[in-house]
Amino acid sequence: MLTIHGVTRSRASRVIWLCHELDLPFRQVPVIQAYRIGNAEAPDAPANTKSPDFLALSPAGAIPVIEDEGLVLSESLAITLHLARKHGGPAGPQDYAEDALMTQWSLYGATAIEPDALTILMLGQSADDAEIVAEAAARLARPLAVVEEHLATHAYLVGGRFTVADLNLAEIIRYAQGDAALMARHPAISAWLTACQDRPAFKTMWAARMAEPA
Ligand SMILES: N[C@@H](CCC(=O)N[C@@H](CS)C(=O)NCC(=O)O)C(=O)O
Repeated sequence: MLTIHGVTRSRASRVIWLCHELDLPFRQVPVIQAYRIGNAEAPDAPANTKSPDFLALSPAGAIPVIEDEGLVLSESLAITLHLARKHGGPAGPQDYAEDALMTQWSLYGATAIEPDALTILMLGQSADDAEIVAEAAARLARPLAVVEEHLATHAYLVGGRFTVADLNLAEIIRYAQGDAALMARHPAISAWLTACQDRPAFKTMWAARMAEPA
Protein backbone atom coordinates (compact mmCIF):
# COMPACT_ATOMS: atom_id res chain seq x y z
CA MET A 1 0.00 0.00 0.00
CA LEU A 2 1.12 3.55 -0.69
CA THR A 3 2.77 5.17 2.36
CA ILE A 4 2.66 8.94 2.86
CA HIS A 5 5.12 10.42 5.34
CA GLY A 6 3.91 13.77 6.64
CA VAL A 7 1.21 15.33 8.77
CA THR A 8 -1.77 16.73 6.89
CA ARG A 9 -0.89 20.26 8.07
CA SER A 10 1.88 20.39 5.46
CA ARG A 11 2.26 20.06 1.73
CA ALA A 12 1.23 16.43 2.28
CA SER A 13 -2.27 17.91 1.98
CA ARG A 14 -1.73 17.93 -1.80
CA VAL A 15 -0.99 14.20 -1.89
CA ILE A 16 -3.78 13.28 0.52
CA TRP A 17 -6.36 15.33 -1.41
CA LEU A 18 -5.31 13.53 -4.61
CA CYS A 19 -5.53 10.10 -2.96
CA HIS A 20 -9.12 10.88 -2.00
CA GLU A 21 -9.85 12.05 -5.58
CA LEU A 22 -8.47 8.75 -6.92
CA ASP A 23 -9.94 6.50 -4.19
CA LEU A 24 -6.37 5.39 -3.58
CA PRO A 25 -5.82 3.74 -0.20
CA PHE A 26 -2.79 4.97 1.76
CA ARG A 27 -1.04 4.60 5.10
CA GLN A 28 -0.02 7.91 6.70
CA VAL A 29 3.05 8.24 8.91
CA PRO A 30 2.54 11.54 10.76
CA VAL A 31 6.07 12.95 10.44
CA ILE A 32 5.88 16.55 11.68
CA GLN A 33 7.95 19.60 10.72
CA ALA A 34 10.93 19.84 13.13
CA TYR A 35 10.36 23.57 13.63
CA ARG A 36 6.90 22.90 15.06
CA ILE A 37 8.14 20.94 18.06
CA GLY A 38 10.46 21.84 20.92
CA ASN A 39 13.58 19.68 20.79
CA ALA A 40 13.24 17.75 17.55
CA GLU A 41 16.47 15.87 18.17
CA ALA A 42 15.55 14.57 21.64
CA PRO A 43 15.40 10.76 21.75
CA ASP A 44 11.72 10.82 22.73
CA ALA A 45 10.69 13.42 20.12
CA PRO A 46 7.87 12.36 17.79
CA ALA A 47 8.85 11.39 14.23
CA ASN A 48 9.88 14.64 12.61
CA THR A 49 11.83 16.04 9.67
CA LYS A 50 15.09 15.83 11.66
CA SER A 51 14.56 12.25 12.90
CA PRO A 52 17.42 9.98 11.79
CA ASP A 53 14.98 7.40 10.40
CA PHE A 54 13.23 10.03 8.29
CA LEU A 55 16.52 11.54 7.06
CA ALA A 56 17.70 8.07 6.08
CA LEU A 57 14.59 7.77 3.92
CA SER A 58 14.77 11.29 2.51
CA PRO A 59 17.95 13.32 3.10
CA ALA A 60 16.21 16.56 2.06
CA GLY A 61 14.44 16.43 5.42
CA ALA A 62 11.10 17.76 4.22
CA ILE A 63 7.59 16.35 4.03
CA PRO A 64 5.81 14.94 2.14
CA VAL A 65 7.66 11.80 1.07
CA ILE A 66 5.99 8.70 -0.33
CA GLU A 67 6.98 5.07 -0.59
CA ASP A 68 5.27 3.46 -3.56
CA GLU A 69 6.23 -0.11 -4.49
CA GLY A 70 9.90 0.52 -3.70
CA LEU A 71 9.97 4.05 -5.12
CA VAL A 72 10.83 6.69 -2.52
CA LEU A 73 9.75 10.10 -3.80
CA SER A 74 9.85 13.58 -2.31
CA GLU A 75 8.62 16.95 -3.63
CA SER A 76 4.86 17.23 -3.32
CA LEU A 77 4.23 18.19 -6.94
CA ALA A 78 6.42 15.38 -8.29
CA ILE A 79 4.42 13.04 -6.07
CA THR A 80 0.99 14.23 -7.20
CA LEU A 81 2.01 14.19 -10.87
CA HIS A 82 3.46 10.67 -10.46
CA LEU A 83 0.30 9.36 -8.79
CA ALA A 84 -1.96 11.02 -11.37
CA ARG A 85 0.04 9.49 -14.23
CA LYS A 86 0.17 6.06 -12.61
CA HIS A 87 -3.43 5.76 -11.51
CA GLY A 88 -4.95 7.57 -14.47
CA GLY A 89 -8.59 8.42 -14.37
CA PRO A 90 -9.88 11.81 -15.41
CA ALA A 91 -7.75 13.58 -12.81
CA GLY A 92 -4.61 12.44 -14.63
CA PRO A 93 -3.18 13.13 -18.09
CA GLN A 94 -4.71 11.29 -21.04
CA ASP A 95 -1.73 11.92 -23.37
CA TYR A 96 1.72 13.52 -23.48
CA ALA A 97 0.34 16.96 -24.30
CA GLU A 98 -1.93 16.95 -21.24
CA ASP A 99 0.95 15.65 -19.14
CA ALA A 100 3.11 18.53 -20.35
CA LEU A 101 0.44 21.13 -19.61
CA MET A 102 -0.23 19.70 -16.13
CA THR A 103 3.50 19.89 -15.42
CA GLN A 104 3.62 23.43 -16.81
CA TRP A 105 0.86 24.73 -14.52
CA SER A 106 2.27 22.92 -11.50
CA LEU A 107 5.76 24.32 -11.99
CA TYR A 108 4.39 27.80 -12.74
CA GLY A 109 2.61 27.65 -9.39
CA ALA A 110 5.71 26.45 -7.55
CA THR A 111 8.08 29.00 -9.07
CA ALA A 112 6.04 32.12 -9.90
CA ILE A 113 3.35 32.02 -7.19
CA GLU A 114 4.21 29.88 -4.16
CA PRO A 115 6.98 32.00 -2.57
CA ASP A 116 4.91 35.21 -2.44
CA ALA A 117 1.68 33.35 -1.63
CA LEU A 118 3.48 31.74 1.32
CA THR A 119 4.56 35.17 2.53
CA ILE A 120 0.90 36.21 2.60
CA LEU A 121 -0.03 33.05 4.52
CA MET A 122 2.77 33.35 7.08
CA LEU A 123 2.80 37.12 7.62
CA GLY A 124 -0.65 38.22 6.50
CA GLN A 125 -2.02 38.54 10.05
CA SER A 126 0.87 40.63 11.36
CA ALA A 127 0.40 44.41 11.20
CA ASP A 128 4.19 44.80 11.57
CA ASP A 129 4.71 42.94 8.31
CA ALA A 130 2.04 44.77 6.29
CA GLU A 131 4.60 46.28 3.91
CA ILE A 132 6.27 42.93 3.18
CA VAL A 133 2.86 41.37 2.55
CA ALA A 134 1.80 44.25 0.26
CA GLU A 135 5.01 43.80 -1.76
CA ALA A 136 4.36 40.07 -2.07
CA ALA A 137 0.79 40.75 -3.24
CA ALA A 138 2.08 43.28 -5.78
CA ARG A 139 4.59 40.76 -7.16
CA LEU A 140 1.75 38.23 -7.53
CA ALA A 141 -0.20 40.56 -9.84
CA ARG A 142 1.55 39.35 -13.00
CA PRO A 143 1.46 35.56 -12.47
CA LEU A 144 -2.08 35.70 -11.10
CA ALA A 145 -3.13 37.71 -14.17
CA VAL A 146 -1.88 34.82 -16.33
CA VAL A 147 -3.98 32.33 -14.37
CA GLU A 148 -6.97 34.71 -14.27
CA GLU A 149 -6.90 35.21 -18.02
CA HIS A 150 -6.85 31.44 -18.61
CA LEU A 151 -9.62 30.71 -16.13
CA ALA A 152 -11.81 33.51 -17.51
CA THR A 153 -12.33 31.33 -20.59
CA HIS A 154 -11.71 27.81 -19.22
CA ALA A 155 -13.50 26.16 -16.29
CA TYR A 156 -10.33 24.22 -15.43
CA LEU A 157 -6.64 24.46 -16.31
CA VAL A 158 -6.30 21.46 -18.65
CA GLY A 159 -8.71 19.39 -20.73
CA GLY A 160 -11.93 21.06 -19.60
CA ARG A 161 -12.11 18.97 -16.42
CA PHE A 162 -10.69 18.96 -12.88
CA THR A 163 -7.20 17.45 -12.93
CA VAL A 164 -4.06 17.23 -10.86
CA ALA A 165 -3.02 20.57 -12.38
CA ASP A 166 -5.98 22.27 -10.68
CA LEU A 167 -5.28 20.47 -7.42
CA ASN A 168 -1.62 21.51 -7.41
CA LEU A 169 -2.28 25.13 -8.29
CA ALA A 170 -5.31 25.43 -5.99
CA GLU A 171 -3.22 24.27 -3.04
CA ILE A 172 -0.59 26.89 -3.88
CA ILE A 173 -3.03 29.77 -4.43
CA ARG A 174 -4.79 28.79 -1.18
CA TYR A 175 -1.83 30.31 0.63
CA ALA A 176 -2.88 33.75 -0.68
CA GLN A 177 -6.59 33.20 -0.11
CA GLY A 178 -6.56 35.16 3.14
CA ASP A 179 -5.85 38.36 1.18
CA ALA A 180 -9.47 39.26 0.41
CA ALA A 181 -8.57 42.31 -1.68
CA LEU A 182 -6.17 40.28 -3.82
CA MET A 183 -8.76 37.56 -4.38
CA ALA A 184 -11.46 40.13 -5.21
CA ARG A 185 -9.24 41.42 -8.01
CA HIS A 186 -9.23 37.88 -9.49
CA PRO A 187 -12.88 36.76 -9.83
CA ALA A 188 -12.21 33.84 -12.18
CA ILE A 189 -9.53 32.45 -9.84
CA SER A 190 -11.85 32.92 -6.86
CA ALA A 191 -14.71 31.02 -8.54
CA TRP A 192 -12.38 28.22 -9.66
CA LEU A 193 -10.83 27.96 -6.19
CA THR A 194 -14.29 27.68 -4.63
CA ALA A 195 -15.17 24.90 -7.11
CA CYS A 196 -11.94 23.05 -6.28
CA GLN A 197 -12.47 23.39 -2.53
CA ASP A 198 -16.12 22.30 -2.82
CA ARG A 199 -15.01 18.87 -3.99
CA PRO A 200 -15.72 16.06 -1.51
CA ALA A 201 -12.10 14.87 -1.71
CA PHE A 202 -10.81 18.30 -0.69
CA LYS A 203 -13.31 18.43 2.18
CA THR A 204 -12.21 15.01 3.43
CA MET A 205 -8.57 16.12 3.41
CA TRP A 206 -9.44 19.45 5.04
CA ALA A 207 -11.41 17.80 7.85
CA ALA A 208 -8.41 15.59 8.64
CA ARG A 209 -6.13 18.63 8.54
CA MET A 210 -8.34 20.60 10.91
CA ALA A 211 -8.48 17.61 13.29
CA GLU A 212 -4.70 17.80 13.73
CA PRO A 213 -3.22 20.08 16.40
CA ALA A 214 -2.39 23.53 14.98
N1 LIG B 1 9.18 21.88 -2.37
C1 LIG B 1 8.90 20.93 -1.33
C2 LIG B 1 8.83 21.68 0.00
C3 LIG B 1 8.71 20.72 1.16
C4 LIG B 1 8.70 21.45 2.49
O1 LIG B 1 9.35 22.49 2.67
N2 LIG B 1 7.93 20.91 3.43
C5 LIG B 1 7.84 21.51 4.74
C6 LIG B 1 6.46 21.27 5.31
S1 LIG B 1 5.14 21.89 4.28
C7 LIG B 1 8.82 20.82 5.66
O2 LIG B 1 8.90 19.62 5.67
N3 LIG B 1 9.59 21.56 6.44
C8 LIG B 1 10.46 20.87 7.36
C9 LIG B 1 11.24 21.69 8.24
O3 LIG B 1 11.40 22.87 7.91
O4 LIG B 1 11.70 21.17 9.25
C10 LIG B 1 7.59 20.20 -1.63
O5 LIG B 1 6.74 20.76 -2.35
O6 LIG B 1 7.41 19.06 -1.19
